[in-house]
Amino acid sequence: MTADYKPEWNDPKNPELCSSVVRKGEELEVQASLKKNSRFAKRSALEPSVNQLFDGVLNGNRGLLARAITLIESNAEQHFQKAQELLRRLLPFSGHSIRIGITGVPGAGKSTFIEAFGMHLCSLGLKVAVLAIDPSSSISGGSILGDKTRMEQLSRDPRAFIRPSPSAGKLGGVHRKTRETMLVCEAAGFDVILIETVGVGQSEVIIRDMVDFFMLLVLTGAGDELQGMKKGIMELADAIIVHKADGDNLPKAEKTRHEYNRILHFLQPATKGWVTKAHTCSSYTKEGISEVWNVIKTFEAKGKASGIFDERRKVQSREWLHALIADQLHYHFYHHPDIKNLLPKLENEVIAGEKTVASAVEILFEKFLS
Ligand SMILES: Nc1nc2c(ncn2[C@@H]2O[C@H](COP(=O)(O)OP(=O)(O)O)[C@@H](O)[C@H]2O)c(=O)[nH]1
Ligand SMILES: [Mg+2]
Repeated sequence: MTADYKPEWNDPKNPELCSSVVRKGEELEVQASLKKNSRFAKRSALEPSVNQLFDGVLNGNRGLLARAITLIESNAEQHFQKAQELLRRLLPFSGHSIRIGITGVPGAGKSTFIEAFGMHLCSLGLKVAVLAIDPSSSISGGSILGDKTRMEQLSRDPRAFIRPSPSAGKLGGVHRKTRETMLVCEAAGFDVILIETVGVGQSEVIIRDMVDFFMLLVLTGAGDELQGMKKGIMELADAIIVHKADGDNLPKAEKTRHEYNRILHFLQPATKGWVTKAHTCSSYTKEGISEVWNVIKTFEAKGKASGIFDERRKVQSREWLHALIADQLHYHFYHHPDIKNLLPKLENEVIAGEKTVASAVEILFEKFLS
């Protein structure tokens, strides 16, 4: 223990003037606790509490909404519980928007369309949230930047909120995060959620499972396009939009629309009771943009009257539950210490033909479940 001492600001000629003494140990403790507190203060400034986020999202505070989404997107384990707590509380306030998925090959004009379409919705007084999932963005790194400049007008509109894609992580992939982000945006009072996804892989199927209305943007030059177009993706769509129907392209767009309608006639409709049709539109001239919104409004009204709209959302919730279970199983399986040890060895044995795949799986699951 260090001895107590009179502080140096005490008058040396008149030491009894000041009665206080400084006790060394305590001084250090006070400093340490001050330090701790200031670090705590800094951290809490960086990371708002669930209460703050909850209030902020419900009040439509953009900054706190963005932070709530960042929390959901976080791959850090300590954020998972906090994010789930926030979602649990926000869930009752979600569900009141119309959820629209937009897909198409790169270059189809999805981002430009969302800007034009989003501006139209804002002009009607609607609040629009845009979530962009772009599997290529993690590789090229450039496309988000491209989209930002493309959606420049929309991003400046106070009624709009644009959020680029989250990256996949260990606590659930893109679909969990996108879905949860969508719910948070709904709780924040957005009327329309637009989700952009590149139609080149699995992502369009995942997005189809979380939206009410799904549209496919296509280009003219249908000859080749239609040949290469997978029937599967056309069967997911509630509308096919022949985009860039402007200038010299206009007659071709009209022709393409007819061709799509002819083919759609032979396909399964994506939504019971709804006939998927092809439409033309241009994000440059804005021709056809308001018609697309009318189609969606009709779709919503019809689906709500028949019950199909709500039925789909129920099915989607159930599917979501199963998707999350699969996510969790996947995560826990591959992070199990025994599995991590055993897997490389079994992989080699399977590759060398010393073990069958099925028997390797059996061994792994015996370990995992024991
Ligand atoms: N002529 C025409 N070009 C368009 C239209 N919309 C987008 N584009 C162009 O198509 C290209 C791709 O657009 P983008 O929105 O990035 O497509 P995305 O990859 O599907 O998001 C860009 O060069 C746009 O300028 C349109 O309505 N008409
Ligand atoms: Mg884009």
